[in-house]
Amino acid sequence: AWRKYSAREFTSKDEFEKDFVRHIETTLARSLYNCDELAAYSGTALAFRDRLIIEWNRTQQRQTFTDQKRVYYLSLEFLMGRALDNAMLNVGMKDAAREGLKDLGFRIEDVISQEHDAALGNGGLGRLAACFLDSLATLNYPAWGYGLRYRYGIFKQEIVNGYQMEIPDYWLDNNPWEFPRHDITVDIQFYGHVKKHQDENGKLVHSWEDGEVVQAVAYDVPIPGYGTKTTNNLRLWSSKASSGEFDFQKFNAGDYESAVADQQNAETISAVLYPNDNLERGKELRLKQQYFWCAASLFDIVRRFKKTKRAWSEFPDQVAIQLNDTHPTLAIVELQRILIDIEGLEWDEAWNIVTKTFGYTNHTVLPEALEKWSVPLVQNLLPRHLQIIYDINLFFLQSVEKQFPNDRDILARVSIIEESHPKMVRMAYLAIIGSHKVNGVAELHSDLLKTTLFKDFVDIYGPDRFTNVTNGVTPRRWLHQANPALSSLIAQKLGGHEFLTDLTLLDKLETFVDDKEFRRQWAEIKSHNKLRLAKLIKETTGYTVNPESLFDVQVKRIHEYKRQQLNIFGVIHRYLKIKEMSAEERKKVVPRVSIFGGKAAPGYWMAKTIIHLINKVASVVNNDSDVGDLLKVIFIEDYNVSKAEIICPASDISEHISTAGTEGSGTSNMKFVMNGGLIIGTCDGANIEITREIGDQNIFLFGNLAEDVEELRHRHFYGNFQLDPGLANVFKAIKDNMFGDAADFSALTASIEEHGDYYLVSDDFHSYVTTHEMVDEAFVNKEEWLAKSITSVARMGFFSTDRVINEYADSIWNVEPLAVKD
Ligand code: 26Y
Repeated sequence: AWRKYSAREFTSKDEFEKDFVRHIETTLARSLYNCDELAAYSGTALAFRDRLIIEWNRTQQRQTFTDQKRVYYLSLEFLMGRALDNAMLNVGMKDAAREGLKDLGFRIEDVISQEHDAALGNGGLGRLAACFLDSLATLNYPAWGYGLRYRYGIFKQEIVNGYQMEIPDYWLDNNPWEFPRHDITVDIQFYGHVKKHQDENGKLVHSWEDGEVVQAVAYDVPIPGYGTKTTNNLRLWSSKASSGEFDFQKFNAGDYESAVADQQNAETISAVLYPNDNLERGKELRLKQQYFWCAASLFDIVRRFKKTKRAWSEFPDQVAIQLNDTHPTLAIVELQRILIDIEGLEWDEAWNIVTKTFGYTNHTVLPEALEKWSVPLVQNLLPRHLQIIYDINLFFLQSVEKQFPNDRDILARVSIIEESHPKMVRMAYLAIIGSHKVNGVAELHSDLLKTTLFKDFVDIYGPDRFTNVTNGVTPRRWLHQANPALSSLIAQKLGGHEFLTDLTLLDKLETFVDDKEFRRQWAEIKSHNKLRLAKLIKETTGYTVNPESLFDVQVKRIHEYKRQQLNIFGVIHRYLKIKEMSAEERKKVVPRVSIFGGKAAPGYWMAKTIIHLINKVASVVNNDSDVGDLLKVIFIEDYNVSKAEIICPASDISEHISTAGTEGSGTSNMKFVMNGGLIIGTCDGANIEITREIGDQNIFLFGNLAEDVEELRHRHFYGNFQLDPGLANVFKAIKDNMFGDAADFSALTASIEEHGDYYLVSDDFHSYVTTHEMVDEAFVNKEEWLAKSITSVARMGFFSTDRVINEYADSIWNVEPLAVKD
């Protein structure tokens, strides 16, 4: 009976316009006569939001009703980018909106670009979580994301005199995509102490008493799937002062000022995303964030489970929780605490439930990125959790001792507690011990986990606890949305857009590789996308670039292991060569634009030095009349998801050149190839599988292999270190102050010449430079280049997150999609 009252959805251009006007005039209380682009964005977003909400409610009802196993993806980062275009494409009706907006005097692209990026992440790990949500919804999996609602996302980057400056990113004003749920709150406890006592049956029980309480408030974000009515939920927790008993006591005790200060403190928990990527700092506030978010999410999940009145033993049949790196590892301890301290289960029964519930994904082998928390810190903040961690460790070590009675050293090696000063809790070990599956994110990475970082655990648990799930990206955002022209050309050839939900269908493109007209269209789209990027470069840097040049792109977080320094040294090398050439010789140079983008962690000095050098080289090279169009160097400031959507489709070649064995997977490599760009890369991360899929004639690989790295590093220290002659030339130019004061860059050159060249820049320099020469040669052969480009796209079907999510569902979560009729 209620159905006839339920909200309606617009289904035509005219109805869109009506909804749009209604929102402008009532929801926003504005008049159409002063409706600017920002208001037009809000009106459009609200009209689409109405449609989303209806499907969202229905999806949640359906999931509750069928009561199947659900997946919960716990991630401290969700790098979502903009939502409107995605909503339009997923819900459909973008064309109706385009026409409707045109009637009202707006260009849809301008309206879409009003939206502020939701930048609740640093880089790859956060963007992967966002792509996963898209695929989970598209494939109709009953799945929730859980994260933190940061008031400030990743900082905005400005370049001032060549230096990075960080500007806070306050993004929450007028965000139409979040729904505050003031009725859904959880009280989260910190500090205090543990009391032991006996219950009525004489059983020893622990209670965690006193301390402080902070309230978690839920904010929900709808996640639409593509071509399905499934709309999943992303729940983000915001911290707020609690009105609970503890603070009340403080007020009563007359400690008014400190009670008020506590309240302000409460809100700082969810205030800011930590801007470190792959660098662990051990800050107490970050540990607070982690527990706050884990405890709120666990409470919510347990509350939902308890409504079904099932036995606890069924918990792992109803709930799968995936840990995005070790950041949510406390969730393991929290579930064990809930089960034994609050629900009264026995240890073994509880632990069995816990390990069946959790899966852990590792994203890195870099030692400086592995989380460790000091025991005194955990003791103070989470006293009961520390006890449970020690118990977990005790039972674990007892079983290892039984298994390896003659191995004296293994216990110290695998202990969750590192016996240092202060002692440290090794979160990765805790995550392994508390999960039933551990996965890496590309084949080489997963192999390295098994043979190096987690070797002992393979001996203990056997190889089956460890698996690989190679990363992917969602083709909806990274092909269809970012590159509509290419998506539509492909759809023309394949007879529809089905490839967007079954990316392996791209392989049919190979039959058109030799089709002259098709090649022409393909090339035209690339040119058009390069023009679009050239425009962005002009607007943001003032530099004019020739769109006929070879566009060579490296965009990602700035990190020594990703080796932007190798790239800029290569650029300097190229510049020096051009300077030496005669006018005749210069005619043969293939014009190039070297494009960089990416943020450095604010405290990462070396990364900031690399940015500085890139910008100094840019100002010298770009203003050198000897060089002209032959070489331009561009640093695009504030690289983010929406800039990536313009950059990826516009590259001819992109760089994925990490020291072999250091990059977990990389995902922008996939985005670039999917958009018809070729790549130059090392044998690292997913580059290896990309090569296997597209063929080694379609990729430019160079450099030393992972298996040789250790030996090379050893030789740097114990042999005599010989700088590559080409690189020596580059360093000489830097030291001659060609790019400003050489002292500004001495740390960078010294890290290679004097401090052991840990990232093997010198070892790989020669093959890097010669491989770039091969790139130039290949680029001038336009037809062959096009053939490589088309063939590569045709063979990228494997790298959709749809495949990735199905693998997690089968091999880790054991969940089924929900049948959606309606
Ligand atoms: C501990 C804390 C400081 C920390 C914060 C963020 C540690 C790591 C990170 C982020 C890591 C990250 O983004 N890793 C990337 O994950 C991608 C998705 O799996 C991989 O493609 C990429 O190789 C890896 O570096």
